[in-house]
Amino acid sequence: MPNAIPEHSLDRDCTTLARHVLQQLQSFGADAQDLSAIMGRIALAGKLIARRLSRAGLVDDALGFTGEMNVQGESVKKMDVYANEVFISVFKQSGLVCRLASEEMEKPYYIPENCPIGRYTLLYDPIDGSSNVDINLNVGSIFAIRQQSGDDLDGEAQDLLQQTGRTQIAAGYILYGPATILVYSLGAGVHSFFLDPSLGEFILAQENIRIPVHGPIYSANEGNFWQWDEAIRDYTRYVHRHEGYTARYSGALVGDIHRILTQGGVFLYPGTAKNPEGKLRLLYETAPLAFLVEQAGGKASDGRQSLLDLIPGRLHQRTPLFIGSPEDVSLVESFIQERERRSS
Ligand code: AHM
Ligand code: MG
Repeated sequence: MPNAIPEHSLDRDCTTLARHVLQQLQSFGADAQDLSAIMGRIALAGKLIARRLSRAGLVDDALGFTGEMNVQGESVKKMDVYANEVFISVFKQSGLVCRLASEEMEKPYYIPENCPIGRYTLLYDPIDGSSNVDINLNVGSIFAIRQQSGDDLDGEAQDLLQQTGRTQIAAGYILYGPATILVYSLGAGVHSFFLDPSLGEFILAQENIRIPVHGPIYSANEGNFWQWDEAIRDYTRYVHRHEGYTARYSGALVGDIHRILTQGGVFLYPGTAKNPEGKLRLLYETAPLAFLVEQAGGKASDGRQSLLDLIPGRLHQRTPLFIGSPEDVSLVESFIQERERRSS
């Protein structure tokens, strides 16, 4: 049959995210079907946000600020609100996720109709890198899935404050760049998918991504040098004075991490004089990315211990972040340890 479509290309086009989850879990059981459906809904959220971003300059009320401040004391953008609501909407009437917690909401959001059967919690940052939205540069969404323990009757999500990041069932990000990419892990490797706009599906691009052990990139906002600890300044001076390093910083963590996952290096958002815990939030920014990067053979640390061992003190807890290739993260940690040794 000379005109037959090569079987491998058809198979590749049919390796959608939902199917991949079932393959990963090696099961067609109810739990596997639930996780597959959850990832399908997250993918739908990604498609809706990607569509909105691609048309943002053409429609009213997509760009700019709302005039409100969020729980973090940051100005809220219209796209933050839209993306936050998208994640809630895709899980309504799904029977999947009972509770969602995000950067944009002070308290968790409940979808009561899902709760009798859907014992999952979705933690997410709807738009990572919001400052890039109005200038048409890359942004992302970050997500993690956890099992809800207990009934959370007071709605304070105390169970989330008793767990480390190791209890995450799945985590990942969606990168809205020239193409829309979804990268996720269920705790068995890291896998990437490209959105095929003609199909409206995320199609498998690469399985079992491994981060380089060492890489040239260091990614940090060096405008904060004046308010960093001496240890971080030591590290920065080190890379300035040695061959083989190159700086890349996009203002959107997801984009910077995606580059480092592929090319190797380290992303740093240390504590500052103004914010000793740094800027980034543990439950829906740093812990999901730590889970993903560790699954790819990388390392994520708050400077002293693995980020996945941290237990949040509150829902919107911040933490310093050093993440990327294992050798590069260890190098940053060695500067921190050296300063601690000298001061003790
Ligand atoms: P956001 O979720 O409000 O956009 O904040 C997170 C972002 C990260 O994507 C990025 O790495 C960092 O904030 C940039 O912050 P800064 O402008 O302080 O360098
Ligand atoms: Mg954000």
